Amino acid sequence: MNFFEELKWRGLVKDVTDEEGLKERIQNPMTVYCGFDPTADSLHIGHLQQILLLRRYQLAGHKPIALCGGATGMIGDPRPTTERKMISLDEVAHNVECIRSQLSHFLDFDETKENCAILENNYNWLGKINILDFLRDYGKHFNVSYMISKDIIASRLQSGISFTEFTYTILQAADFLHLYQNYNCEMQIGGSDQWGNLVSGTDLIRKICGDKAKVYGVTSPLITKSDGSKFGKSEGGNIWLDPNKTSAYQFYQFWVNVSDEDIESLLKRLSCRSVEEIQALIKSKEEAPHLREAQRALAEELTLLVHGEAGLESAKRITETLFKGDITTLAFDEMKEALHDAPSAMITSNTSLVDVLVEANIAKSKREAREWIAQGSIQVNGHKVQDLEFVVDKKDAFNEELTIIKKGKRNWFVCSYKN
Ligand code: 629
Repeated sequence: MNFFEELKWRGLVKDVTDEEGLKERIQNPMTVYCGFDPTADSLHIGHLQQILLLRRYQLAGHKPIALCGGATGMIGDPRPTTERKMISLDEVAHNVECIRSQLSHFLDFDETKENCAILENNYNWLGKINILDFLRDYGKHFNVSYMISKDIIASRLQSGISFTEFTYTILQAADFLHLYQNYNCEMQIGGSDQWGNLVSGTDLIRKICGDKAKVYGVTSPLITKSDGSKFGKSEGGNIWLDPNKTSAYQFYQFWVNVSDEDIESLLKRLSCRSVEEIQALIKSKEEAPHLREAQRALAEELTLLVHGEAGLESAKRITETLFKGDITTLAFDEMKEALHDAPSAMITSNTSLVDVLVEANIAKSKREAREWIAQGSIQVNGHKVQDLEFVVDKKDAFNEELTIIKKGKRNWFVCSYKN
């Protein structure tokens, strides 16, 4: 299997502007780019497939350009549904910084290498074009009837689309042209939602540079889930790459919990393991699904990549401790992490455990609370309590802040104190 065949096997090729041409061209090193708009202060796992694709291209000897859309982020790529809310310029600038630093972790910027990665910001050139030049140099090459026939714009004609968002595709095309002329970048990649923008770029380059200019656009399928729900969201919202927004533990858990139906396609798309290793993991999933070996392998690989060794270690330690039930052996921060999704309540210090169980909505009545305590199914801060007179006090809390109650084997409750 050559590189391109492997991309296909992995399910990372949907549409190509000139597949026959690309199959030839890709056998020798080329420059490839993908753009990311600074719509938030972090990328999320919906971006991972393209980030990792850039990484794959680089590992195969090609030169990747990660483009941060400092200018396009000020406009907003039209969504098929509704107009976007514009982000303030300060926010865009802040997001650009955050995203640039994230992108820089996934690629090799060693300048002694020919295929050293490049991090660019399209504000550097789009920010300099004035309106009249824009209309004369770029606008003239775009036919409005052709533009409105494209999927995304077509889907907005009924509900409405501003002139601002309508022009977005011209900006992205101008980027491809700029990168082609300045870096000899011959290929743009993106998710299948980017097809229209990719073609705008290859068309513009052909119109301005002539037929001899051979450039390619390649999309990969967006990730979908077998149960129809949106990929990349957990109950708490997006799974971000920023550890302050989604902890290493939550990130790790997300992958460990991928369903058996979805794991094969995710492994192929997101793991950088060899074809043989992936096939072995798929076999394990088929023969011993309960071991969740495939899920754990993907979780480990991606957590290591995104959160580093310390992050992976912490995620695994928390996972294991929660499983064994001795959470109180964790460091305070990890304990909080582990209990992130556990129900929490505010309680009054110096109150009997019976009353606390009711106050914190753990037990329905004092009678039930007493029964549980007497049975020995209640733990407070890691110790079993069977004394019906036991008093819960803030001064015994972890960090004088959190009291952790466990009912039975795995029902955790986090109590903090009312003042
Ligand atoms: C200027 C901006 C360019 C090239 C691309 C862009 C951004 C592009 C876009 N991409 C999405 C994003 O920024 O909106 N117009 O969130 C996102 N992308 C990764 C994948 C995607 C896509 O960053 O391409 O399909 C998600 O999987 O939606 O010169």
